[in-house]
Amino acid sequence: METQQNRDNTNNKLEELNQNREDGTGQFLTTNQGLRINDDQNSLKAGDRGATLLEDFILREKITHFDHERIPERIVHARGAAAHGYFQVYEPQAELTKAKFLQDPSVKTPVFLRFSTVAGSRGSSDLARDVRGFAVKFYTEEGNFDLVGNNIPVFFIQDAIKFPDLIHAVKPEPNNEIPQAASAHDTFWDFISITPESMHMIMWVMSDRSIPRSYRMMEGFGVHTFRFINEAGKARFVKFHWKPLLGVHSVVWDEAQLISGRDPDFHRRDLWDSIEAGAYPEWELGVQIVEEEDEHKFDFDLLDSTKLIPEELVPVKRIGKLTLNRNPDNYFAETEQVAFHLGHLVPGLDFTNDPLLQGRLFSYTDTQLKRLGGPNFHEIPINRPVAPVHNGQRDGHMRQTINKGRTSYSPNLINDNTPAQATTAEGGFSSHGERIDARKVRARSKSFGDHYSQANLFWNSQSDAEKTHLVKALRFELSKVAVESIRMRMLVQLAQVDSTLAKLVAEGLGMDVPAIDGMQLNLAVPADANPADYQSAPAKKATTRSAALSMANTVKSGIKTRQVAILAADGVDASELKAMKEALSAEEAVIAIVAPRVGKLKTSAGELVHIDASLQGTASVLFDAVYVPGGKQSVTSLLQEDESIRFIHEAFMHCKAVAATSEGIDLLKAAATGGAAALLSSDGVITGPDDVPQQFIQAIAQHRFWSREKTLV
Ligand code: HDE
Repeated sequence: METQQNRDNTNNKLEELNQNREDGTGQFLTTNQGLRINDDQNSLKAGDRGATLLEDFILREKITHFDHERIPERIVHARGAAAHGYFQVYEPQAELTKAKFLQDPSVKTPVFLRFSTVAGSRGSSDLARDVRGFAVKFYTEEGNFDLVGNNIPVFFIQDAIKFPDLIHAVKPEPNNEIPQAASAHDTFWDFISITPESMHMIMWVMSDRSIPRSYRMMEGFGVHTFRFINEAGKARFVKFHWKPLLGVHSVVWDEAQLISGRDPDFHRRDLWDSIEAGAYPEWELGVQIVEEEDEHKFDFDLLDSTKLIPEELVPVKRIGKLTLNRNPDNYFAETEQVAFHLGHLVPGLDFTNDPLLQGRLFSYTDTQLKRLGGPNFHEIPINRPVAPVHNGQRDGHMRQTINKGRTSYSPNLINDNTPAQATTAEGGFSSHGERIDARKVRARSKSFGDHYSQANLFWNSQSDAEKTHLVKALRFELSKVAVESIRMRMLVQLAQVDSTLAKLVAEGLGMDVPAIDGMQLNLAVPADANPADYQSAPAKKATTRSAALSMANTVKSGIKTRQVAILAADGVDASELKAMKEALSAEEAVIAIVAPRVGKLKTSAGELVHIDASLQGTASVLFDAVYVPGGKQSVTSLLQEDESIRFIHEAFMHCKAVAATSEGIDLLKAAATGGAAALLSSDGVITGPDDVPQQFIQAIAQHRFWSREKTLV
C-alpha cells in the first residue's frame, strides 16, 4: 500500500519544506548545539544522591525548551486538523480573472487546508455543535492566496466590530469557564436573542450542518462577496464555494454527543486515515459570478455577510478541483503554526466593502503577531510562499532570512533602486479602483435591514426530517438557558422567521410564543439612533425552496470510505462473511470486524480472521452501518454481550443501514425495543431473502433512514 513515506511528493511546496524536515531514525541523540549526549537518564549531581548542579547545561537546555513549548491557542478556531494537497483548474478562467493559478489546467498548485471548530479549546471534541472552519492556503507562483472560509455560507454578524461580543458570548462563561465547546448556555443565547441579524446563521447552526459526518463531507464557503479582476481590468463580484465529491452528510445530535465521549478525535482521525489509505478527499471549487452592473438587483445586499445568493438566482460554476493527498509530518509545525489571512491574495482577486471582511483584514495579522510571537511568522516553513520574497522589512524576533547588502529602503541608488516595484504587466498588485464618494459615518446600511427572510428561505427549503432536527436542536439549546426572558425573546425572534418553527420550539420548552407587544427585537442600536430604524420586518415568506440548502438533495451515489462494522464471533458463517466482505470491498467501503474480544476469530470453515475492535473498545456511533452474519455459535456468543445488543439498537435509533443474514437476524430481534416486526420491516433494515450485500450497499449509500424517526412537522 502507498504510505506517507513512499508517496511521490511532487509539489514544489512539499519539496521546499524538505529543508526543514528532520528525521532522527538511526541517528545519535544530541543537544541543540549538535553535541552527542552520553547519558540522557541522569542529571549531573554532586555525588549520586547529591543536589543537581547548575552546571548541567544539558539538563537546563532540555527543561528550558520544554517549559516554553506552548504558544497561545487561536482565540477562535483553536481545534483543527489539516492536510496538504493540490488544486487544479478545469479550464482557463481568463475571462473572469487574471489570477495565474486559475489559468492552466496542467498546473497543480500546492495547497494546505485546515479544518476547525470555532468555539472550543484545542483539546475539545470534534463533534461540538459548531461552525467548521475551512481555510485553504494556495501556494501560487504569484504568492500565497488564502481563502479563509467556513462550512456555512453566512455569518452571525454584519460588522466586524461585533465579533468580540459574539465570541465572548459563545465562549465558556467567564466566571467558571463552563461549558466547553458548546453554545447551549445563557450568554450565547442572550446575545443572539437581541441580535436579529444572526437569525439566518442560527438556522444553519441549529441544522445538522453543524455536526458533520466528516470534514470530507462538508461544503466550504468564502462567505463574503469578493472580486475577480481580469487582464483588461474588468471586475466582477464572486462568491466561492467548495463542493465535496462525497456529498454533504451529517451525524445525528445524540450520536454527536456519544462520539464526543467515544472518540473526540473522530473527524481528525477520519481525515488522517482516509489520506493514509489513499482515499484522497476532493472538493470542486465553485464560483457564483455577479456582474458589477447587477450589484443592486437583489433584494439583499451583496456586501451583507448574513445573506447568501440562492443558487437558483446565480448558479454555481465549478471551475476546478482540490485534492488532499498528504498528511502533515508534524502537527505543531504545520497545523498549529499555519497562519491564514484574507489579505494574502494575488492579482486577479480583490475585496469588497463588506464591513465584516474589512474588519477581518485587520484581525488576522494582528492575531498572528500574538500567537506566533512576532512579525516574522511568514518565515515559518508552512507559511513561506513558493514565490520569492524581497523587500526592505528587516529584523525582529526569530528572523531567519539573511538579507545581503546595505540597503533596506526604497528608493535607493546604492542597489540600483532594487528590489524594484513591478508594473501590473510584470505581476505587480494594484487595488481595484472602486469609486467611493461618501460621508464618513458610523452606520449600518438600510440595505442590510432584512434579518428574517433568508432565515425563512432556509427553513422552508429543509426536508421534514431536517426541520425536525432543527427544532430539536433549538429545544436542546434553549432548554439549557436558565434565564426565562432569554428563552422568551428567542421565541419571539423565531416567530419572525416562521410561526410553525416558533410554535414547535415553544412546545418543547413548555411555553407559549409570546406576543411582541411593542418589544424591540434588536437591541444592537447606537445610543443616538432611533431604535425603530433598526427593527427588521418579519420574514417575507419564501414562495420557493432552494434545493441547494437541503442536505436531502446531496450526492448519495456510493459508499466509498464508509465505515461498516461486521459483528461476529467464533463460528461465524464463513460464506456469508466472505460474500459481504467482497461486496463491500468492491465498493471501497472500510470494513471492521467487531467481536467480543480482540485477537483472531475462527469461522465456521476454520479460517482465522483478524478482529479489528472489541465490543468494549468501539461503538456503533463510530460506524456508518452494521452487518450481522449468521453462524449459530457466533450469534449465541453475541447475544450474551450487552454491548452487541446496544450496538444494533443505537445503529437503528441513529437511522443507519443495518443488515443481518440467517441466525444474525436473531440479534436484530433481541435489540428491537419497539417490537421485532417493526424493526425488521423498517426502511434500511436488510435481512433478505434476496441479495443482501447489494441491498445493503444501496442502503448505506442513502446515509440515513429518517422514516424511523417521528417527524414534528
Ligand atoms: Fe475568523 N478569525 N474572524 N472568520 N476565521 C480567525 O485568526 C475574525 C470570520 C475563520 O485554520 C483568527 O489565525 C474576525 C468569518 C477561519 O487557522 C482571528 C471576524 C469566517 C479561521 C479571526 C471573523 C472566518 C479563523 C483566530 C469578524 C468565514 C481559522 C486565529 C469580522 C468566512 C483559520 C487566526 C485557521 C480564524 C478573526 C469572522 C473564518 C482572530 C475579527 C466570517 C476558518 O484573526
